[in-house]
Order: sequence, then C-alpha cells, then structure tokens
Amino acid sequence: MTNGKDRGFVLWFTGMSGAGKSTLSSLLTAELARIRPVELLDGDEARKSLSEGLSFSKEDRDRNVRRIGYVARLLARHGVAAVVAAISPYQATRQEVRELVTGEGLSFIEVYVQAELSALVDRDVKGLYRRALAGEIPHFTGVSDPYEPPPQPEVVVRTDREAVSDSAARIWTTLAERGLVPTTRARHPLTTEP
Ligand code: ADX
Repeated sequence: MTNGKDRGFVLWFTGMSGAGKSTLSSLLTAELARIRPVELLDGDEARKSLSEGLSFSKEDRDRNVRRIGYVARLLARHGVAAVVAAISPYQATRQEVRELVTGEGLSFIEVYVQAELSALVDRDVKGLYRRALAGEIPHFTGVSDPYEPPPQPEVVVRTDREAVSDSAARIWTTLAERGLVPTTRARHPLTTEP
C-alpha cells in the first residue's frame, strides 16, 4: 500500500499565452523533482513531437489536449507527478481529461493561470499579441479565438497581481492540503529568500 505522497497525480496549468504557465510549471516541476518522480508536459514542446503538425483550430487544440492528457494519465498511473502546461482553452475538453484521471482514483489539480488581457499585451514576451492584434495570427487565443475559464479550478493564480513565488506557494499549499506533497515546500533555490 502506498501512501498519498507516492501516488501519481496530474497538475494541470491552463491559461492564455504569456500568462505564466511555463514559468510556474517549470518552477513547480523543479520543486517536485527534489522529492518525487515528476515529468513536465508543455504544449509548446508537445507541438514539436507528440502533436507535431497540429493547427490551432478547435479540433486540433482538442486533439493536442487529449494527447497530452493521455500521456499525463499514463505517467500518473505509474506514480509520476505529471505537470501539464497548455492553453487548453476549452472547458469540456479539460473536464474530459479530468474525468479520465479522477476515474482512475488519481488527483487532478487544475491551476488557472489568470492575467488581464491588457497585462498580457503589455508583457508580450513572444511578440505574439502584437502580431495577433495586427491581424497577422488568425485564431489567437484571447484575441480572435476563445478562452473558456475553468468554473471550479483547484487554484487560481493572478500573475498580473502577485509574485511568482506567491503563486508557487499557493499551488504547493493546495497540493499539501490534498496530501500529495509534504507541507514543507521543497523550495527551488532561485525562489528561496535569504
Ligand atoms: S492549445 O490551445 O493547443 O492548448 P498550446 O498550449 O499547445 O495550445 O500552444 C500554445 C502556444 O502556441 C502559445 O504559447 C504560442 O506560443 C503558440 N501559438 C501559436 N499560434 C497560436 C494561436 N493561434 N493561439 C494561441 N497560441 C498560439
């Protein structure tokens, strides 16, 4: 019999491009790696391999999310903490993945990485919002394509209002409350204050 800390789970980050999914998921992955097996599945990376050639149509986004969810479930089933970072804009598809995971008795922790569109446009790390607003990228999430916020995520982080370390701490607390990690956070060296 394994205890809660040895069980796999899925930690799913959803939110618009540039909201901070990659930053937070990498940070949490690094922290989890100090105490347990963990894998990070990032949408940008999946689109170079598992989901190579897929477009940003609704059908292809759903395919991408289902594929990532499938791999995450397989990993979690074998005791890995599967961390996912993908826009995953459609509620029904996220719910479908959630049900597959929880149907196996595994936890699905959804983190909504939220920021105002204006903050994302101001930040525009990849320069994509500028191009999308200029009409150069059709179907760009939040500009010319939908993003359906999760109605009941386990955690909401406001990356336009709170520090990365605060968001990460709240996510860790949520995992700890469910018995998935110890209460004491295995802090990443970069976020450890003196
Ligand atoms: S998802 O909708 O299928 O879940 P995914 O997370 O894999 O998306 O990929 C999102 C990344 O693709 C964005 O961070 C951005 O860099 C890039 N991208 C390119 N075109 C688009 C688009 N039309 N809408 C959103 N993101 C896009």
